[in-house]
Amino acid sequence: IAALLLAITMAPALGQPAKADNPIVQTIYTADPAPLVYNGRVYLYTGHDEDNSTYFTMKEWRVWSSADMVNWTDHGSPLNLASFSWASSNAWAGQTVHRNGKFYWYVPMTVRATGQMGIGVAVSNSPTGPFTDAIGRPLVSNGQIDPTVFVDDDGQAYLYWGNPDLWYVKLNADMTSYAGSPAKIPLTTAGFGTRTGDANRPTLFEEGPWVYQRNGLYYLVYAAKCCSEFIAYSTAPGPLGPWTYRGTVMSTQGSSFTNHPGIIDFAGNSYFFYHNGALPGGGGYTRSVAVERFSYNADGTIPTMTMTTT
Ligand code: FUB
Repeated sequence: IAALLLAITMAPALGQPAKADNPIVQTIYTADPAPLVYNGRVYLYTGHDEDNSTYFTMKEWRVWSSADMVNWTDHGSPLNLASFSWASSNAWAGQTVHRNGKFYWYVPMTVRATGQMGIGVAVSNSPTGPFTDAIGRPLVSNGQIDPTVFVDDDGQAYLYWGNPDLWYVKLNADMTSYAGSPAKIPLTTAGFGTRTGDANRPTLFEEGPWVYQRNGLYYLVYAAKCCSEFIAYSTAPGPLGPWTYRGTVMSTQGSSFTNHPGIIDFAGNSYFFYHNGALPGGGGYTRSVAVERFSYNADGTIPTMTMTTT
């Protein structure tokens, strides 16, 4: 696929790190950003909202990359619903991880046979694909969505996902199977904040989990309290908790009623990726991925951020 230079934005001020215009992608609608740092570049995996969409009628995933967080290359769509013989619709929020010299992309879709959401895993030798279905069937199929994958320093990989519950399973080293059974992470108000007005959902956790570890502290960032969603986070001393609610990363803003987090450290800076409806014609089903550069507070907490356009 010929790479397209997307946008060259303003030159950085002297001595300042470069900063891109938002939204990052201004040629199509994109959603559900999942950044991956590999070999000196940021690879950004997204969904694709169709023009004039009136629902999450998403058919493919896309890849973009940058070496400087300013100039982005379009790597096209190396994965779509047709890549999974068992899937029928809803190419929703996923994440890619590098392991074993390969790239594993975990994505939720509707399982044709059941009509329920399931999670598939695709594999490639390159971060930009082509990706193929790694196992020919759903890896997990419990009607829930939004996988995030995290590999701890000890080599243990975890897959988390869910809406309305928060699930996890320990992946085997092959990244495409697991030995135990998926289990629920207890959604306590101490761990995930208090939601009022919905007896069935006492905590703020909604969907879109993103798990990582930094300086020995484990972070679980997620979309909170549909609809309109904000981005909240919890921390824990280990990958399975116990989680403590820490507050807001990004309050409800913009014209998209969903939001979706992805956080990385890259080239000495920290970046928070999210989506909004900022492009012309944008809204809840015509979203755009964007990014904010930020610094952790000295105690490891995340500052609350505002959506920007530059
Ligand atoms: O993009 C479809 C769905 O909307 C995602 O799976 C959720 O996280 C929300 O962003």
